[in-house]
Amino acid sequence: ILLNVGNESTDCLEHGLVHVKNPHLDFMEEDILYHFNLGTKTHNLPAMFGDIKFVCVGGSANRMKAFAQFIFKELELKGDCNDIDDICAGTDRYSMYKAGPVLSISHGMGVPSISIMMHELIKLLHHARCRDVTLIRIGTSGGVGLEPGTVVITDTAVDSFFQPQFEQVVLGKVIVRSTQLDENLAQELLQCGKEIPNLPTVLGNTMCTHDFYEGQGRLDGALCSFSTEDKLEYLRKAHKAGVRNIEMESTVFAAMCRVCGLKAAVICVTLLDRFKGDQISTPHELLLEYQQRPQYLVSHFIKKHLGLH
Ligand code: R2B
Ligand code: URA
Repeated sequence: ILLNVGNESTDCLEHGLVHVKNPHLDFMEEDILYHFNLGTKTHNLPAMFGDIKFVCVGGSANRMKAFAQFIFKELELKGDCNDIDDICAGTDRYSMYKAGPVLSISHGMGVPSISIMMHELIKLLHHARCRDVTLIRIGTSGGVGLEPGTVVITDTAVDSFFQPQFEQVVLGKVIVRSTQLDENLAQELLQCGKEIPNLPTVLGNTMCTHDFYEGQGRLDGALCSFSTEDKLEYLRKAHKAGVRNIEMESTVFAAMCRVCGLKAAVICVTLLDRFKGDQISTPHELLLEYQQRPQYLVSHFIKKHLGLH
């Protein structure tokens, strides 16, 4: 059974508030954000997070800590960037750092992991009564016909069938949600990329899969059920459908932001060209440099918005 809930719509943009789409929440006396180790009774969420305007999320805890320290310096905030503590220190599921109006959170790998984080993040922003928040995923990906190190700003997040939708099983039925992202935001980010020297940036579709190996057409997993030619044919089809990179979180991220009226974007650097190989054999130092590229771009964007340029 397929239920298309595309009409869940975005009627919630009024006043820029974050709207949770769950009537049951109104009847709860307390909301425990279990995987953040935060709660509405134990923490003053409006005081802790009320001034947040930008939320950046990415897979790795260390990278998101480094990003928080980097943006702290870029925004010339008062104090020592080394003093930023993990707000989720009470749990090792996710890490969360705050630098002025910027929140930096890790989400782990894959759709189930980011989706749990997004439920709790959206409720957190709601409880904290945040306004006009922009969410950006900064991540890594495999390129499809691009020079490694290219930054891809996602036009449309698509599933493994190249469809702009995210399917979730709810009560034994498949619910389908649109993965449409904010077009203006993507264009603005593309412009930011062009303004930074030596930061190759393109706009393209991003394919989100549920596996890194077979699910992304890799020949080097523990299992492989297809030929090299099958793989290349699939990548060619993906490229024809406008796919320029492959990662593992964009569709659910886009779908959840859309339903809750949050402006969202996905910016991923490509670590390799999947037409040329499957293994990530790029030297470690170069990989670190690549991973900083989406951070530079987002920093440029945030500074522009805060009038710091
Ligand atoms: C990109 O990199 C991870 C897999 O290596 C995954 O989280 C993703 O989307
Ligand atoms: N992340 C992915 O999901 N795929 C890649 O090929 C590289 C990073």
